[in-house]
Amino acid sequence: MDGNESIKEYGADSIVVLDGLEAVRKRPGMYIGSTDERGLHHLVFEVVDNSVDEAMAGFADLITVTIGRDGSCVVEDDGRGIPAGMNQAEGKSSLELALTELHAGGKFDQNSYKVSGGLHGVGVSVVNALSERLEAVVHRDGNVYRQTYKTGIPDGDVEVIGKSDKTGTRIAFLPDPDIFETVEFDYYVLQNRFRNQAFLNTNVTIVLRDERTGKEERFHSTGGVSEFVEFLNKTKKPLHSPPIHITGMGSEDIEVDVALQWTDGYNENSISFVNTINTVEGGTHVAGFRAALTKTLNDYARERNLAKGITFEGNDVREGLTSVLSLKVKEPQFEGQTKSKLGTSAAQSAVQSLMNEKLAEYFLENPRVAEDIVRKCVASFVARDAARKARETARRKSVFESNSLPGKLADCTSRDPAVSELYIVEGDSAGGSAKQGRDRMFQAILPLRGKILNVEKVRQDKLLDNEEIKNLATAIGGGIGSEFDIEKVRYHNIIIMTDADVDGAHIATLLLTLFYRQMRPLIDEGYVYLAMPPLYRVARGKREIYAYDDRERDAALEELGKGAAVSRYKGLGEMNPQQLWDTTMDPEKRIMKRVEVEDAVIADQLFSTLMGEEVEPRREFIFEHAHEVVNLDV
Ligand code: 0RA
Repeated sequence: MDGNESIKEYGADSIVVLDGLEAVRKRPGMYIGSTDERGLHHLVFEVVDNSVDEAMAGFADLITVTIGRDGSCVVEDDGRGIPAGMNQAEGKSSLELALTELHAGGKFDQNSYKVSGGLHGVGVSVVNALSERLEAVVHRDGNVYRQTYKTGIPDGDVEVIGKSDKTGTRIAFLPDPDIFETVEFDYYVLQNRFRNQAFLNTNVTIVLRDERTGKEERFHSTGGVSEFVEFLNKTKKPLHSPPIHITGMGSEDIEVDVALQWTDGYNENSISFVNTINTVEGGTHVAGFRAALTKTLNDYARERNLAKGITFEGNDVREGLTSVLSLKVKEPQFEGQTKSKLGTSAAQSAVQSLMNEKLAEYFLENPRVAEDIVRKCVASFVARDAARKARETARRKSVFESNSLPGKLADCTSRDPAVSELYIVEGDSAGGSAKQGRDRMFQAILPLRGKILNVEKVRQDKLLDNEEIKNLATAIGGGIGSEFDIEKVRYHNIIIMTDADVDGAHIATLLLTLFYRQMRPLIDEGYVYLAMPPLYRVARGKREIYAYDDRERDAALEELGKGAAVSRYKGLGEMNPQQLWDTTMDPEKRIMKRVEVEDAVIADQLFSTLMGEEVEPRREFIFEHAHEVVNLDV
């Protein structure tokens, strides 16, 4: 076949296909949201979602995801297998169509609750277009079919490469580094998503394997949303056990599954999902959930005379509440900045009416639990009311409106928040070195003595009684909690500098908890960083190299040659001011990690499960999850 003939044969069709996939490569953001780390992980979610759909439809129960050392991702399931026979109308294998035609996937089964809308459900062809290489292998109809692609373009036809008595699909892909800013998968982002998916679909097992580290986990839940809530409350004290579980059809097309458990804490931990998509921005279903909760608790308290004329507000009934709300909706409408807000208006009344009915029923059957919850709501109301009155009498003469900065703060000269940096330093001695080593033009130092209060443990109005927290809040300048004002923040770069040991990691976690719970916009705006002091100093004669991990240490040893000596830094205090500046504070050389809260669930797990006893996973989580930046653009 010469060139001309091949154009004739494949002509029109393949041009259309190329157009589609080229559009994806030209504007990847339109299909997967972004080309940063989030977009990269979308590729995996997209492929796995298809397998989860197959499991939800009852045809698959095991999904295995493997991250390879070469940066590849392999997703395997034991479903029916993507159809691979010849599609007569198109004159091509259905497998090729599914992998190369935009939107060819996902539209097969009109009656199931597909993960559609939002950024999910765009189809495996999008993943294919954005992969340097992809291989699809299907076991079906007694055969093993295979096709490979480069940037979405088939290397050849679908081939039968063997016989099989199984069914299933295996997609192996290598994200294209020409498209993505980073092609390194983050274990914890995947772990979080698959754990959620397992809680939200009880008939599936997802195995996550990371060949880079040898780590492997299996996610499977028989208890569903109720078990999910217990997981989130692992380190908290529940007021009642088990969680309250409400499930049913909220309307003809809307399946509602919700679990609630109050704890003795002061924060709310409510998360919601629609077709397993985490609706971080909330939406109609969350509005229905909240309305039902407030109404049912007010009704119950009034009928039993438990609240003496008090009417609870939403904040009162949700204090200490952990809940998971999961909806299965046909063709949901998503809105919002990240398409993670449910717009479907029928969802509000569906959730609200089901919850009104079932929660009231539960309270009738479990009066002891109901009374404990009402007591908690009353306590919350009273505290909030007292704080409000105190504020009014004091005419809001709060600490933030006085100009007195904490005495321990060595402020910088600059008054421009955009360039100003606040180093929060563990210990007075490291604080002293940092004060001497800094560039006082734009770097301020606030030493912290010991551990700050765990903000999970006290109500907002009591936080400022704590000296360290007051110092932090005053130095940062934006206030705290519901009154936090990002416009008043005095530094747009807030750098946590702690020792690289367990205590240091704990202090960093406590600080992140404070920021996440009480100064959330700092995290959302990307103002918070972790300083990364070196772990080693490798020296020979006058030459010295600072190494930030074991690999760098070994490279430095090699570079400096025989006779080079390694010393391990145990704490910041071991460095003199000049060394601290050179290694950790000089914007030209330092390494910092920006703290990003990917989504509410990851954050909550960071701050709830990590507050527990397991210190090592906590340290690992914080340092691995934070994103690396070498220089700040100041
Ligand atoms: C459409 C139809 C059928 C299976 C699938 C799609 C399918 C897609 C994926 C993607 C990953 N794993 C998958 N497993 C199945 C089967 C239709 C039939 O057999 O009748």
